[in-house]
Amino acid sequence: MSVPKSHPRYASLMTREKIADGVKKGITSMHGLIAHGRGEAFDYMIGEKTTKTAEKSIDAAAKLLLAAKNPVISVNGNVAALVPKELVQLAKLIPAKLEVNTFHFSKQRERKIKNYLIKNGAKEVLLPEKTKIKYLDSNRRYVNKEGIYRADVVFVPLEDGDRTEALIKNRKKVIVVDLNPMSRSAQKATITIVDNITRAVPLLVKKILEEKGL
Ligand code: PTJ
Repeated sequence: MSVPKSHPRYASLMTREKIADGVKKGITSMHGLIAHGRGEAFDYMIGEKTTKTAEKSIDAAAKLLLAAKNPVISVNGNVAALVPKELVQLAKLIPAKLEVNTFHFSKQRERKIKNYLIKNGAKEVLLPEKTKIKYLDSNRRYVNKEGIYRADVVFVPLEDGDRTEALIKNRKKVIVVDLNPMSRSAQKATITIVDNITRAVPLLVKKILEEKGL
């Protein structure tokens, strides 16, 4: 679909295109479209702009990620479709590991997400293994031994609350991006950024560049 730049809802429509394309590429699950619609509704209510509160959370997240010993960025099907290049840039800057972690189980989709991140510049992308974290029953419990398993700080955009709670119980600090401030992940995380991932990650990159004096 071609959207004229003058369209008042240009950014939102282009983001929809990316998510729909993610499903076509086999990166995003069908359920990801529903999750995206929910996010859009909350974004509409905050005027589709980053709030002052979100800016403060982004500042705090940048500091926590830079202070971490083993930071990991967890990537699901929605995030990979929406901000692949930006996530790779963020991982390189911090530096942090990238690890695929999905809710809707599919080995094929995990591999496609990994390959898509590599296509967008990533050198290494970890996949889940048989290693499990405690206090969780969903597919998200499978993690990589070198990644989320030993991480002290985990960045988990567009998450379900179960894993956020479990990661915290596993003594990790958790940063979430979620447009729904009432979601369990938003409520339980160490730092919650209530903003659209498409705005939050570029702002996080900008903040980290500033912090590093680059
Ligand atoms: O790829 P998978 O299998 O890991 O699945 C990914 C989804 C997102 C489908 C899965 O994690 C899921 O079902 O998530 P939930 O429980 O629907 O939660 C997603 C949260 O992200 C909701 O609270 C939405 O409001 C929020 N959200 C959706 N799109 C955005 C968003 N928050 C920020 N930016 C968005 N673009």
